Amino acid sequence: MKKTLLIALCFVFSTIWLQAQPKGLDADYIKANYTKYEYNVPMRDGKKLFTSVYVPKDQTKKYPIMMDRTPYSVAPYGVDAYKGALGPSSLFVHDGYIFVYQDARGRWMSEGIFEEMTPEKEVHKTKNDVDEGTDTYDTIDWLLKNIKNNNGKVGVWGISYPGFYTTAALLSRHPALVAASPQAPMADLYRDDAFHNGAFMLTANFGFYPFFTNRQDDKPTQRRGNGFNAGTNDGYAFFMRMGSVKNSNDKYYKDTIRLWNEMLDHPNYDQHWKDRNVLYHLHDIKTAVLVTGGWYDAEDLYGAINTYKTLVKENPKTQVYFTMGPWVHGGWARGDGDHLGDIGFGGPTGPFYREKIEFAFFSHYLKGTDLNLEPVSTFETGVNQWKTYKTWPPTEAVDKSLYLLPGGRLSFDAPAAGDSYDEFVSDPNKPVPFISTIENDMKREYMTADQRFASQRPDVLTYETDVLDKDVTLAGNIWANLKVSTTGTDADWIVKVIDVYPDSTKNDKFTGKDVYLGGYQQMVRSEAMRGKFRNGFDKPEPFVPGKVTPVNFELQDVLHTFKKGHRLMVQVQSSWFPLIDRNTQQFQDIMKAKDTDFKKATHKVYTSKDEPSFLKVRVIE
Ligand code: PG9
Repeated sequence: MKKTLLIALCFVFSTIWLQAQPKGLDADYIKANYTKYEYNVPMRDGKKLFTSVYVPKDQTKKYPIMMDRTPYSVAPYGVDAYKGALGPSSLFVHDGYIFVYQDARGRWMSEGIFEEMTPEKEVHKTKNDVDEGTDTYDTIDWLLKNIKNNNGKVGVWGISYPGFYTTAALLSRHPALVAASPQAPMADLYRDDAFHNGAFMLTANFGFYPFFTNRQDDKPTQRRGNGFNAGTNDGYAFFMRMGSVKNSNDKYYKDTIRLWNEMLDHPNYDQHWKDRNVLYHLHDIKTAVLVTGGWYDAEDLYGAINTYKTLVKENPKTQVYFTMGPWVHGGWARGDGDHLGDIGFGGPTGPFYREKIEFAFFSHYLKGTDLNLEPVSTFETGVNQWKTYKTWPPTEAVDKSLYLLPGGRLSFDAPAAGDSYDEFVSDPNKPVPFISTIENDMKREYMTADQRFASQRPDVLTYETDVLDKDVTLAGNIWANLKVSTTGTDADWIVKVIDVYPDSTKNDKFTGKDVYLGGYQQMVRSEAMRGKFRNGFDKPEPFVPGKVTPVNFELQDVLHTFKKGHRLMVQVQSSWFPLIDRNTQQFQDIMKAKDTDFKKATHKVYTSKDEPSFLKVRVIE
């Protein structure tokens, strides 16, 4: 008995010890070649930010600093507990850098109060006028003075929320900050993770914000937040049973999650969101920047594209690079990046980016190595090839209109005559699913998934071209210009741009079980618009029942070639559940709606000469 117990205890303790050791590509190398330190770095207002520093053991050289500021913890804590990976990729670990990880103000072990996407102050009159720019400035100053063997140059990088902190780091305008790479950065939550043109991103946010409850005060903690367990994998059924978004507190959160309530309390683009839009502040930037994003990023596609566009527009003399690959949110940071769901990309895309673009960029600005990089490196989906340009969108792209025509046709030719329209009954109590499989989260593969499940529904309008007799390449953003009417006083409009494969297309190694690439309707780009915001996200207006009304909105940029033999397809629908919340289809604050407020309505999309609906696209001939 004793022997058995001893063996059992050894097993338990060895398991605990092993679990405490870092897992990751370079765990052993890091432990052998880096020394970890932990500091509470003082900010100008006296608050201290918890900062982990990993320094190369070889102190015969000087090293640049690579810093990542995050709300998601710099764990593991303790100078004997090492991360299993450091820096944007393994290339940095083996090349030798000083790596700095910092808990953002108000998160985990740092002091202060956390603010969602900390509003930038622009003017800093007193030491208490702090924001992410000043926190970054104070941190860089402290590091340069206190970390031995630094070469006086600092790089910052981060993905998603850390991507926002990287963009905000630019606002420090610290002279030592010579290179930054905001990757899938949140820029404007009203267009990134929280809302899409006023439609609330329900499933993604509902499960996310409970993780922030580990800390809702100014007391540093290592306690982890708990996610929400819906008790089912069927998100569609769960959120239908939940009913109105208001019920999320009545039934589950009981007003305990501040950041969740900030979403519900601000459904319009009001000062709350304007204060948090970092794009308004991207001026007088001297740091070289590499903005990275994924064409299939379901979270911060807007942020990547518009951080790049704003930086270039506001800082014409600054070196700004832009990379967009066929990736999901953060998909470039690890793995091959050779497919997404059923869709292959012709080979690995991640390793090329990590070595020839990301590592080359930072090594040049931080260590003075050569850099042979065009300003824009983009992966052209559809034909699966990298393309470089001087600017984005490419100047060779020309505007063309793609018209929705009677009989479900789609054409670059305008409607000839007539008073045609298509109509459908939109029932918020039977919304169109955003994906055909049973999911309890925002399954990221929705961004390229087969849309035949939707086009078979009577409440989804489908328009498609004839079989293409030549390749058609779209490069840049897409504007939906719809003419619509509804019997209600509000309505959501979802537009999807789809690549329809020839029926003869053969499956390949990425094709999922019971999936057929023949006739596949691959989503290329999609977006929602809550119709009451058609004249401004800060000024919702009702529809007049039955009145033909223009609804125009932007779909984010693409670089996609619809190959000869394929068809272009556009789908239009008025629900996308539970990706976005349901519209009651009555002019009201939907966040406060009762379950009985959700009403059917009949919607029309006009396809006539006088009331044309079309997509403005940018085509490279
Ligand atoms: N961009 C992601 C997110 C931020 C805030 C709310 C919801 C999602 C992320 O940082 O993972």
